[in-house]
Amino acid sequence: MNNVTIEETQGRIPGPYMEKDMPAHPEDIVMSLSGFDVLMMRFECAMLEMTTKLEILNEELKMVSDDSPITSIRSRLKKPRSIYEKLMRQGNEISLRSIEENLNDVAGIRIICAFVDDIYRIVDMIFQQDDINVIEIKDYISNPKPNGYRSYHIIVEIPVFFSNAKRCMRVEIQIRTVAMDFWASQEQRIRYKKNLPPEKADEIAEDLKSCADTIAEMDMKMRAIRDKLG
Ligand code: 0O2
Repeated sequence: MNNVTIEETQGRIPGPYMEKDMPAHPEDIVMSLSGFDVLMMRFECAMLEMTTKLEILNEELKMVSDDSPITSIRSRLKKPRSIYEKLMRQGNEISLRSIEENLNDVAGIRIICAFVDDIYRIVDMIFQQDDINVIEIKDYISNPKPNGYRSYHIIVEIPVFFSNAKRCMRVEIQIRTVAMDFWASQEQRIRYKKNLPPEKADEIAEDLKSCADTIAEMDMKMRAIRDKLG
């Protein structure tokens, strides 16, 4: 570990986050928090619980309407390094309580659909589950981000039954089409290329925005074709 110790970081509200202030191994700071493993296990269980619910819905729809709105489901736990970076960016302390209170996306599920209307069908089905508490909704499909990003985000709280207690855990669900997912994965890759000269970065940002608009149009046309087929 480099020169920032756990004692220095825990319980301290940092100033504006600067990447240069990042310790060499921020993941060590996060992983050394007492109880971190248990907390991550709980998030993992919440992810499993939510994934199972989605798989059940998909199986039922396959059976009753010969239709499978979900193409794939992926899940991930946020890496300790990303936990550190996000808390620092938010100006929050690095502690177990801070992770639980300030991060909604430690447990993340991504649902990929073929068609845009499938996304809204899944959203409705999630809203109907009465043990799920919807905390936040961001519809970046109706309201795309200025860079062209499209996806439907929901933060839910889901009860998980452990041996001695029931805990409500937060899970972030992102729902998007195959095409939106392809765009987002490429955009993220490019964003991490930090050494681009500004003119080139601007040009690429414009190209990406134009691709996002083309993809949205294509998603609409594919849906129209499917509707024509009946
Ligand atoms: P990672 O590594 O994918 O997890 P919040 O989580 O609500 O506190 P924020 O940023 O306001 O923070 O939430 P928002 O807008 O719902 O975005 C959260 C996640 O959506 C991001 O997580 C990305 O996965 C994805 N996302 C949002 N905007 C973009 C975008 O412009 N391009 C791409 N490719 N993905 C986006 P993280 O933590 O940034 O990263």
